[in-house]
Amino acid sequence: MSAVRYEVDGNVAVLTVDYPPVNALSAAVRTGLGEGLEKARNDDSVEAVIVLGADKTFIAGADITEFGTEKSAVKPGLRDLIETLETFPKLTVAAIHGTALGGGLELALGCHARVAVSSAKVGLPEVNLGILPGAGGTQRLPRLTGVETGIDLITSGKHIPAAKALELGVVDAVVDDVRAGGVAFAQKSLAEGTQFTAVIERNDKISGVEPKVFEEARKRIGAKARGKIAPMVIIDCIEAATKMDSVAGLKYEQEKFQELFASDQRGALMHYFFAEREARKVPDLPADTKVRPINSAAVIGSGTMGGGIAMVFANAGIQVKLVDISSEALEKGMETVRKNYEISVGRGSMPKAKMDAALKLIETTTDYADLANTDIVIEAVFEKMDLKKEIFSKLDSVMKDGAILATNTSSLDIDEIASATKRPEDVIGVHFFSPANVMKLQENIRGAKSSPSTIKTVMDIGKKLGKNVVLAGNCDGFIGNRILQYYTGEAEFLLEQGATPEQVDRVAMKFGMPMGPISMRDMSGLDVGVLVRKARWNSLPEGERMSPIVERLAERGRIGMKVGKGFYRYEGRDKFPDPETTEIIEGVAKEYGVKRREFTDEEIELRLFAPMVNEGAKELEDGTAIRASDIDVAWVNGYGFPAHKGGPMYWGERVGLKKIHEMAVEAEKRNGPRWAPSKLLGRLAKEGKGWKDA
Ligand code: 3H9
Repeated sequence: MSAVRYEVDGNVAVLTVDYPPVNALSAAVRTGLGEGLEKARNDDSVEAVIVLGADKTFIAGADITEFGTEKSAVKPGLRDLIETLETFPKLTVAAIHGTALGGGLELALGCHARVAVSSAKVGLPEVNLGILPGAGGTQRLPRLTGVETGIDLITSGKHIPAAKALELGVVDAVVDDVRAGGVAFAQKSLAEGTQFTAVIERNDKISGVEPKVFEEARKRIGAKARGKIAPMVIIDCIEAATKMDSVAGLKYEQEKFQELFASDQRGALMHYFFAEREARKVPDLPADTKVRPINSAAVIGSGTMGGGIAMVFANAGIQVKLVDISSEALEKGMETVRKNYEISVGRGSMPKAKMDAALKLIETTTDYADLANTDIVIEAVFEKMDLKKEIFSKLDSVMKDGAILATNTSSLDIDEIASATKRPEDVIGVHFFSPANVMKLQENIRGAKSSPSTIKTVMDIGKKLGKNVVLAGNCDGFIGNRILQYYTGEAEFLLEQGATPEQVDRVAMKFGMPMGPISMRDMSGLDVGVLVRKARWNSLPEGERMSPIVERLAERGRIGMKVGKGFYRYEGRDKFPDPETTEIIEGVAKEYGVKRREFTDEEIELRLFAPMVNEGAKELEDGTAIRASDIDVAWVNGYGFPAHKGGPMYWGERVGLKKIHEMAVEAEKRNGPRWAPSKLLGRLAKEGKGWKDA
């Protein structure tokens, strides 16, 4: 069966791309479109052509699975098709529903006109794959939207709804039904003799643009890019559109596309794209596992975390009950929720109507009996085992059969929590990251007795909540936090050995982390750090210590940003090095007989990130993580590890598992037994293999 159906509706040829799952522009689709266009060209009864997508969507872009394969070279190429559509002797119209993304939107921009249904979205998200729209997107879109909006859309990759696309001139009309509306638009245009100018020939919005528009964009976007190269190259291409004729502009774009395509960042971001999708799959669940319907939720605890989780459900249109011990606590919690929504509305990231609708979905109660009919409950109280067990025993007595009982814990034992109920098969960990309404990671933790349907339901709900999910095994810290202690731990050892807080933070930020590990401690509070580390101090194996710098700073009242001093001294949000910190660090080094020296940035980078990879390998070994790429998904979404480096495990493989292994051998000698190389890492390093052979 052809990937493109050809039908004629009156005087209009309808080309329907039918290539599941997302109608990507594979070789088969391009061939089908090429053939369809030739048929339409030679059919005298046809006066116009509309292109649309079958099933749920228009065309989601080039077929990423064919990148770099022979199929990607099959003619016609996407650029050939766009040229054909643009110069076609009969009217060409793209009729959009679902999403028109990347090459899909570029193909639509090659058509003489575009219509979309109101629920459709359009965008050029190539930047998220480390590339740029290489089939004319950087040259055509700004010709419709103007340069500044074009820069914003293409460097962010954001999807815009049909109404906004209409306002910006990206589509010409919004229609009720994609096929009937597309055909009617084409027929009306023919009847009225409407003349459409090819987008590539429209120059009014790209003429006379001041150089400072590009300078400012480079500054603004460069500051946010954290080392990503594609956004800057996209700006270069858009500037080229304003300076060159269209032929030269398109050629320039093509050259830059090739450069980015060959970059390491493209490899890392494509790995990451597939990793996110793979992480949703749990191989050992029976194929017939049922997903339970989730139409209502409850959250226990109305603090920052609980309130944030309630927002997540309400934003997804799910009714949610927020529970706390007193109406005062609930009032305070709801005040924070309201404030957070108002900030989003004020910033323009959420329409007021959406805020009002979400707030209506959040109810409050102090009575557990009100939860009797709720489909899922998420407990989000303090990390105290006794309290959590007490709550789960109460939930066990009120919740209906088949409800999911979830705990939002970052480290506690799921099985022990489940033991407080008579239905451990319905209990599972669902760990959100703070602020829950912003951070994209949802780390689900399976207990020993969590049933397949409980697991599948929470993996599935993550997508509806707009989260990226991973499934972790039940251990101290699960996938993410278990690794974190090696990152922060090594940062503190580096300080003892002579690196400065500024240098460690600078190297981490240059690597692409949103914040350095030292500043992160100051921000979360050293007093909190001391509490979390207390249990760890007591459970350290023989021959191992942690650096006590955090404890020493806290003893002197330096508990972080909130009091104006921690590792750094603060004036507002500005931070400065502080001699007292240096004195404390030097004191610790002396006490433990640590020799201090200077470090290069390269050494610091390896020392910070290699131990994470080693611990990740141990997670693979003991089954805490299903696959290496799940660890990447957890770290990119929960801790801001740069996606353009693919995640820690991908990065480690690029550095070389042999090198990571050598680093672990040294770390064990220096830091103690927990830092010893993973056996799996040792085997892979020795055999010259990668994670796929784990
Ligand atoms: C491009 O166009 C370059 C051009 O400039 C050309 C230059 C010359 N290809 O996300 P989902 C698969 S670059 C192949 O779970 P959703 C995906 O792997 C491209 N496969 O669904 C998954 O497979 P599986 C620019 C693709 O409903 C399945 O579809 N375009 C592609 O949540 C379902 O995906 C983009 O970057 C693809 N392009 O979201 C768009 N896209 O079931 C990328 C998806 O085996 N895609 N798949 O795991 C998306 O943003 C989302 O997938 C979309 C659907 C919004 C479309």
